[in-house]
Amino acid sequence: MVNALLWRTGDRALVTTPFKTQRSEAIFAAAQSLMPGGVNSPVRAFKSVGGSPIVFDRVQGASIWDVDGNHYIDYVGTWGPAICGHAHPEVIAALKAALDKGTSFGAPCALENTLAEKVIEAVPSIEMVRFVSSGTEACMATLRLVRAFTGREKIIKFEGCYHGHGDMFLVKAGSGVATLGLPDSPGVPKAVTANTLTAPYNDLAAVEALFAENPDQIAAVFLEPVVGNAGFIVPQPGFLEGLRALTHQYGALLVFDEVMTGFRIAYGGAQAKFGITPDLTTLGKIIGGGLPVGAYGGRRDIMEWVAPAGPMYQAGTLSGNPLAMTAGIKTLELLQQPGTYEALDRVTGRLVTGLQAIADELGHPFCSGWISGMFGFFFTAGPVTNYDQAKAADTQKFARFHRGMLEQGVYLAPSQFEAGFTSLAHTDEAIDQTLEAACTVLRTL
Ligand code: KE4
Repeated sequence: MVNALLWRTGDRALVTTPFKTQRSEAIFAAAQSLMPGGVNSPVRAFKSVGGSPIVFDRVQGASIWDVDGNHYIDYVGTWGPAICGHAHPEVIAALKAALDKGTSFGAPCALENTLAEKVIEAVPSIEMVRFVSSGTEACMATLRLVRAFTGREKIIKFEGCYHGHGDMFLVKAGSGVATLGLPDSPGVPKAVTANTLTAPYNDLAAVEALFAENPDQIAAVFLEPVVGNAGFIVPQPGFLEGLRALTHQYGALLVFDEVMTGFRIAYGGAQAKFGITPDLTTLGKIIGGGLPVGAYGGRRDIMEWVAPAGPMYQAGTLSGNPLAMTAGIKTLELLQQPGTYEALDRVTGRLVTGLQAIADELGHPFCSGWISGMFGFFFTAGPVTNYDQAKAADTQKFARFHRGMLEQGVYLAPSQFEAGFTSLAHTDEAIDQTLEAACTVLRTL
């Protein structure tokens, strides 16, 4: 297949006339004086891949159109929520109906019960759940909860994992922090991060050593059960099981940050996929169907510490917002349809095995992987099992590949330290077009 692809694209000239981006550039230039870096989230600024970011005009299915009229096949999916495809007609219809009842209540509504029931039914660890408005908020609240419940102050996180921008987590974090080469952030007091211990991902011995060195002081181990914020890194066999055993042994809680993996790699998330049940789970992205949402949940005896049931305070004006609940409910209904995750795995597998075969054929050191609708690749022979190995990949080549694919009409995450996402709207034809673009671009790198 790859040889046919390489032959078919062999005479295709790389897009020589730079595609039109005048309007994107003008809007982004104007944004610079209005918002820090011209964006409302750092990774969007294209700092690590170069060039001016594309300014979106509209999205639909697996497609993006920018303000200059260029079309792209999208593999970011607004960082995960668009798993059913952008602007799914059934989600849009449900939102239009909900809008007639108002945009925010700040009071209980039945939609919260409905989404809570779906989350509790789907996610093995969750017996009770609290909705918030972002993944960061979910992780910050969970941090407070594990400390309240255990009476301990320290946590263990893993290098390259990202748990939102809460102070305690901005230590060797991934995603935009890694993208911008900010191992830590100014403004985070040393006293705060002194309680954040870190270990290399997939290194159980390092975790056990931290427990031994900090007896009875570690409240919880936080991790992405499949890493999407240092590029795509999967847990090695035994790693999740080992963390479950160590946290039981040392009286600490195990927290799976499934903001990205929840309902993405399986309907019940990584914990369902791998059969390891944490004590608490954070969620976001998909459960809001593209509207602002986050959630944290887990064992009932722990969640009943959360106010007003218990003493641990956490609150939010837009928590349980009826529009976010509506979009989340409809999205989860669509994902419950038979064959969803098999379809995602098949189409993503075609993409990733195709990219790997092309890179191999053209002699590029390249390693890749996928699980269901989540994937990633590195320009290194690999394997990549932790953050140091991810950082050793050829990020400059990644940047050139990203730019080339963009000019070929393929929109990849603008950082090596992110994951890629497919959706139920990605067709075989879109995958074929993507692989043809990759042939054209990889020939030039
Ligand atoms: P938000 O606050 O961005 O909703 O969620 C924070 C978060 C927490 N945990 C995990 C595992 C996450 O992936 C995220 C956010 N993901 C990034 C993409 N890697 C959001 C994109 C951005 O920061 O602009």
